[in-house]
Amino acid sequence: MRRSGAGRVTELRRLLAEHDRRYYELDQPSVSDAEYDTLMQELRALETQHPELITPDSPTQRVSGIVATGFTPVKHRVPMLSLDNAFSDEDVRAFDRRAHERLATDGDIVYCAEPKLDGLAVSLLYEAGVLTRAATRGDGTTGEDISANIRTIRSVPLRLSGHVPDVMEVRGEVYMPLAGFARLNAQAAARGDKLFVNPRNAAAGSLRQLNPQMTAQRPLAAFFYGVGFTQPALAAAEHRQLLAQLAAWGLRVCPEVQTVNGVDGCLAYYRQLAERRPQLDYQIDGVVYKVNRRADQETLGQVARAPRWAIAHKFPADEAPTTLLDVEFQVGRTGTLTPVARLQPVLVGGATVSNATLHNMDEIERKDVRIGDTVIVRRAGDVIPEVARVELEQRPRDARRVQLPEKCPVCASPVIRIEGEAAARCSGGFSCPAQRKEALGHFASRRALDIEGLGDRLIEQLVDAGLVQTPADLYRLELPQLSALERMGEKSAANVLAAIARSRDTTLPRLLLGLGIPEVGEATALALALHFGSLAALQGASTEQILEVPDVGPVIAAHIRAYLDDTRHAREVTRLRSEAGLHWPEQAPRARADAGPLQGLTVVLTGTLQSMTREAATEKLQQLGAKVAGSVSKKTDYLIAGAEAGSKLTRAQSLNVPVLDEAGLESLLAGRRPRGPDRPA
Ligand code: 9MJ
Repeated sequence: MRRSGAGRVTELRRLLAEHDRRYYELDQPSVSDAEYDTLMQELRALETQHPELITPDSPTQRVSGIVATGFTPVKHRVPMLSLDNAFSDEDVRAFDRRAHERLATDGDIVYCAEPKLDGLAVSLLYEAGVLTRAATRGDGTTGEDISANIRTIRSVPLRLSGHVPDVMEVRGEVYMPLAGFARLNAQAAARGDKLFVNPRNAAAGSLRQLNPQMTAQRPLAAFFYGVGFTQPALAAAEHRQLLAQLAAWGLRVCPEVQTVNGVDGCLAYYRQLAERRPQLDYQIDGVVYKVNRRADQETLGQVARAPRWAIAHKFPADEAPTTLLDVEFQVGRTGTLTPVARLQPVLVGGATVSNATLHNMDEIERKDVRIGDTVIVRRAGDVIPEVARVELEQRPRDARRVQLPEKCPVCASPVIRIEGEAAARCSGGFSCPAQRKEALGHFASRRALDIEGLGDRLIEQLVDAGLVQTPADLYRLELPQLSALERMGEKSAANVLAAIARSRDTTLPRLLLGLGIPEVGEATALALALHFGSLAALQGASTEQILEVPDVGPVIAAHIRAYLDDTRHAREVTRLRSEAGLHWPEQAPRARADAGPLQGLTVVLTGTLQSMTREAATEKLQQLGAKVAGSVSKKTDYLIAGAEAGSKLTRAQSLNVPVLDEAGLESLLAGRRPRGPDRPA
């Protein structure tokens, strides 16, 4: 006899989840669609009778009826990494050599080789085995909450099976299977709607739907290839075992994943997959190799936002010939004029291309590109298509040379080219509307002034309404002006104003980055601030003095000087300080001889520190002149080990690198070099 009520509801959910798994994950359905639908209808009926039994992980709850107004930001507990690219066998061999050196091993490294899916990276949070949140990758640190849309994907389990960690971020790729993509576009064509360019864009557009009912109609699927934060830590010693564990919990893992021996195993895998690529039901743009031993991954660590233990080996780009109809110039954030080719639309690598970048005037001259030419367009993955070369023998008689405009096509300020640099730039700065929105967005971004809530859309509104032209204007905004904007409530307006006010209390590196000086990124901004100590010292510095800053070459120095010499920029900086009230700590300029008490030291941090975060410790050490590295080598002067230090500690001990505890760190930060080696500074 059938159970009724709660027991039957649980049983139905278990059955439906098992059928989903057999269908989507194992590709071995054991019931017909009609039988599946009958079970679902029974569950719906029971839940209608007993609404108190509805839970978020019920399969009836996949599609929410709620239409969102936007996507909330989500901070990943562990950042989502991106991958470095290899474009040739030699690149892969170099990667393998670096891994050998860092791991200090001679034998073949075992790699896990995976197809590189061309979809959208997502992070799914499972708490006690239940899917509680899903987010896009975003900038790797913060993504957007797309839970309602991810829940509609039938191959994503709402509940994991078996013994699972209490908390787990699972990383994977959402994609649109090629068959589903073809069907979707056929339907769109029949309706006379616009077609999707490629499966990746279709998947991205589907995940960005505010109405999950729309997403539910899109044929999306997902494969999973890693984890972020887990509590407790996973036992798997190998990446391949970790994937097997994910699969056992009900998460789809790509069946093409394979372990291979050494770099030759990697390259053999690459060739066989490239050959079978046309038979796959999903788009891939290369292969990913990951060092299989997780302890080795830990030893290798990461640089910037990419792991040293993995690399993406990209397939060669696709190419197609077409006609160059015209060349227009686009103005970017720092005023760079980029020549853009307007093309006779052509299909390249599964996407229709009608615009392609020509990079800069030097490239145009080098490739001898003329309007009217037949050009070869090249496209690799989601990289912007480019004009690879010209078919010279097909050049028509009336082909025209491309002219760099003398005036900015947006604001008519003079266009300048700095000696030794390929790019031509508009000299308008914040006064050029093309640069204004981008420049304001850059000013407000997380690594610069970090004004939360001041996103591209709001900046667009503020500029279009004439409320803001340059950053200093932000600090004059008032509540009624902001809350009168479309889609801006009183509360969010107040939040944005509070965030703007908070940003007054800033640092010199953040300000220097935020100004948007061409070629000055985070590292250069920090180097300038450390070297000069104050804005006034930098403003008063000659080009030669700027050249004394580590890693600043003639082109960057020329940009900095040109920026500071422009009276409009000088006025803006004055307004930011005196009118807008920005303030930051300043120091006397650091003399060259006194480059910090820890100059010449290389330090590595590992484990959990009690007194401060690793980021804070890194910043302080760098300010004192030390170099903070990601992994231990013979060149390391000190390893600072917090609680639960792992393989870095073992490695330091085996290399006789002095290991400091937190008291040792304190000494270092006080400018002393504790019981260390007698190495010349
Ligand atoms: C893709 N796109 O298929 C990773 N990826 O691993 C695979 N991406 C990845 N792995 C670490 N298979 C960061 C990104």
